[in-house]
Amino acid sequence: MRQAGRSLPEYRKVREGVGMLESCLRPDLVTEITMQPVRRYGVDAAILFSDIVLPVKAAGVDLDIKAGVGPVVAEPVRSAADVARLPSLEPDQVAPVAEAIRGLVTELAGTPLIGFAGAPFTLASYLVEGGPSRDHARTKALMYGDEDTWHALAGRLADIAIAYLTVQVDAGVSAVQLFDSWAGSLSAVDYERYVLPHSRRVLESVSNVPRIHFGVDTAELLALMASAGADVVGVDWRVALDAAASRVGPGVALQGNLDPAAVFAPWDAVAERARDVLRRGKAAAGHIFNLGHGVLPDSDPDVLKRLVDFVHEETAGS
Ligand code: 1CP
Repeated sequence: MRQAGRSLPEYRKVREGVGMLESCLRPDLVTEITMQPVRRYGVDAAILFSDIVLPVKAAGVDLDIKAGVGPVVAEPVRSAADVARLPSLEPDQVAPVAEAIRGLVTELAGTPLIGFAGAPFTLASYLVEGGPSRDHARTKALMYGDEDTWHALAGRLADIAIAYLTVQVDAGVSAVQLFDSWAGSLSAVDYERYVLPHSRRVLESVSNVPRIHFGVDTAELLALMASAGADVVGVDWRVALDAAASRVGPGVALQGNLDPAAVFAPWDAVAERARDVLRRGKAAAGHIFNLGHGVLPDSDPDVLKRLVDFVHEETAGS
């Protein structure tokens, strides 16, 4: 998730004067920023420094990431003609990402590197709305009102995600995460009809590495998200992991799900809640401890370090 880096002074220092998307295409910066949380916290895996909209930008869509806002698209995509104009992603357009991954795999010396892409629905929301949205109203209006155009758009974004993930897997990432952060705004019935086939196609295209499938507020969607072809389902903090385990069914591992706000509480409360997450995670076929969404920017790096150490101590030998 948009993560650890944001709360670190060393991150803010290397990003000074460099735009977000520009930094994602500089192998030196991608490498340094990906390594920062690994060095400081000793986490068990690294997440590639990039963004879900990077491949869309690299393919030629006029968009930017505005500080304090998020992705902003110059010409929103709202008609069949707009969709037809969307470019596809050629591997050379993200060559700097592949270069960074190859260097990182060496530098990480065995610590797994997780690559990622945005899922068709979440990417579509930025393109259709033109920027971040709370209700995704225009996206849903397109989906409900013009199903053919919706499927054409989601299909093109699935192609971009597949191309981007293929580059990452070929360059050496150990696992991939598909971020459908905003899928939780849909009912299960609509998710299954409009979104699942596209996300399934993306996940099935990378079946040679473990696949993590994550969204926020997805209590009603967990079984469907697992059925899309995920080895691991990421869960936000709203659903207890033992309840999530019974929803995703046997053989699917879980990732999550400490409330990112919990790290602002006194340490005893953080520890108690982390212990509860670990206990409930035992109900799943496997468990990757994580926050339930990204690290909040004002989080105290010392508390995060203490949390990583605590999880290591609690799970030592297991
Ligand atoms: O090191 C890291 O931070 C990890 C790399 C990473 C990842 C995995 C970034 C860098 N972005 C992402 C994925 C991402 N980007 C998601 C999916 C995960 C999630 O739900 O958090 C989403 C929804 C985005 C879109 C995005 N990019 C937003 C959200 C806007 C909204 O709709 O609310 C924002 C604020 C960004 C910018 C961004 N991307 C990454 C960082 C560190 C930042 C902050 C901006 C900056 O530092 O300039």
